[in-house]
Amino acid sequence: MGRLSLIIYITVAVLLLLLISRSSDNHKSHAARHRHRRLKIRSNFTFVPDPHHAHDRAAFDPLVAGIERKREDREWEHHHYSQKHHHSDVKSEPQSHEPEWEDFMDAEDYLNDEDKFNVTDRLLLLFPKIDVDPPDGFVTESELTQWNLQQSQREVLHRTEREMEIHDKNKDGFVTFAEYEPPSWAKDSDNTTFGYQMGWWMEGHFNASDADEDGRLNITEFNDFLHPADSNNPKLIHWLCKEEIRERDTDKDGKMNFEEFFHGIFDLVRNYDEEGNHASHESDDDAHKAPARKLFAELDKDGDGYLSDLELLPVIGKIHPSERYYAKQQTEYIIQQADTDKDGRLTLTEMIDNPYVFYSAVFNEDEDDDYGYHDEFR
Ligand SMILES: *[C@@H]1O[C@H](CO)[C@@H](O)[C@H](O)[C@H]1NC(C)=O
Ligand SMILES: *[C@@H]1O[C@H](CO)[C@@H](O)[C@H](O)[C@H]1NC(C)=O
Ligand SMILES: *[C@@H]1O[C@H](CO)[C@@H](O)[C@H](O)[C@H]1NC(C)=O
Ligand SMILES: *[C@@H]1O[C@H](CO)[C@@H](O)[C@H](O)[C@H]1NC(C)=O
Ligand SMILES: *[C@@H]1O[C@H](CO)[C@@H](O)[C@H](O)[C@H]1NC(C)=O
Ligand SMILES: [Ca+2]
Ligand SMILES: [Ca+2]
Repeated sequence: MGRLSLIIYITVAVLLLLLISRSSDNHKSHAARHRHRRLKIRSNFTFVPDPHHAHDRAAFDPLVAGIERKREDREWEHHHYSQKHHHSDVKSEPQSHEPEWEDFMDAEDYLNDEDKFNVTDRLLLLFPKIDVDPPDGFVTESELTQWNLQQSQREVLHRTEREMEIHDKNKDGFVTFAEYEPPSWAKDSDNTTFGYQMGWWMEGHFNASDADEDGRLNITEFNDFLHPADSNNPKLIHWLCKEEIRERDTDKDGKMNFEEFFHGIFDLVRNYDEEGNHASHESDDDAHKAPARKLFAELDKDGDGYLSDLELLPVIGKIHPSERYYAKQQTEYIIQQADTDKDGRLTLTEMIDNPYVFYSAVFNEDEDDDYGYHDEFR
């Protein structure tokens, strides 16, 4: 009996010692504190029917983006391949279209192997590429936004190139309207499921994307077609406004009245800072509608009580945020997390001290909401 309690005492003491030494170790070294986090390749690539309401952030590190791109390409090929065969060969077995998960496990092992993928070395290499305007040893918000934007634009263009492969049937580098075949999700749906009417309406979208009006879309124009909110083409932005009115026009009079504005888009365009009142506006109480009426009146330039497509132009960017908007959001988050001395910009040291802000913020978004360190390892 005495021996048993002695054993218990010793065990508890050893455990305590282990815990103490471990936590003090971890306080000394960032690396040790992070060792238990695993970087993940985003495991989900879905074909989003409505490009306006889903947004993937691009990876911060082009090397990681390259890995993700490869994975996405492969999933895309599987998807495309299985779709094609779905129609022609009903008997084809459903198996063997699974993505090759093992490859991605390897990629994750690679990223988590510090000898192979050393985040310090990566940041050392990337810093001078980000700190360019001017190169002064500080990465500012605008430099980092520009960087993030470049990364996401590259991804977007890559996806467009893939789409182009499908639609450009004669492989001349242009998509004509005749060649353009709406994706299956659009064809199968009724006219309004995705707020997207086939036929003439789609042709209007196509025409608006055709900046030089030669009747066919090159890769730039096709990219704009797929991502109108990121386009610089005024015709297309105007089309986007018209599309917005069409979608929100619940009483089908072709115009946007106050109620349609209030229930459809006010939440997207309202300026919380200026209102200073975060009360829910969902109650139909008139007091709650006051900020909406004020904004509506400001937008309704000709004062006819309706918003026209042109009157929607000043706020269309808020309704359909651009890649730049998301890049800026991502930047604000990163700086807020990594800017240790709170001067609003990042030094190389600040970046190296907070590597997982750059890596897991991009990777682990769904699983690790607060991006914080796990308490059990402190
Ligand atoms: C991908 O996401 C969908 C939901 O969006 C989920 O049902 C599915 O399990 C995910 N797949 C993987 C491999 O994470
Ligand atoms: C990562 O690189 C840094 C700087 O080059 C180096 O000090 C560190 O030891 C490297 N880590 C590993 C695990 O190799
Ligand atoms: C779908 O659109 C076509 C013309 O674009 C129209 O004739 C048809 O009535 C619409 N169907 C529905 C269900 O709205
Ligand atoms: C689109 O442009 C073509 C050729 O310029 C024209 O024939 C067609 O009517 C236009 N369609 C729409 C919906 O604007
Ligand atoms: C596509 O055409 C537009 C004009 O509509 C032009 O500005 C752009 O440079 C072209 N893109 C390419 C890749 O040639
Ligand atoms: Ca700088
Ligand atoms: Ca008006």
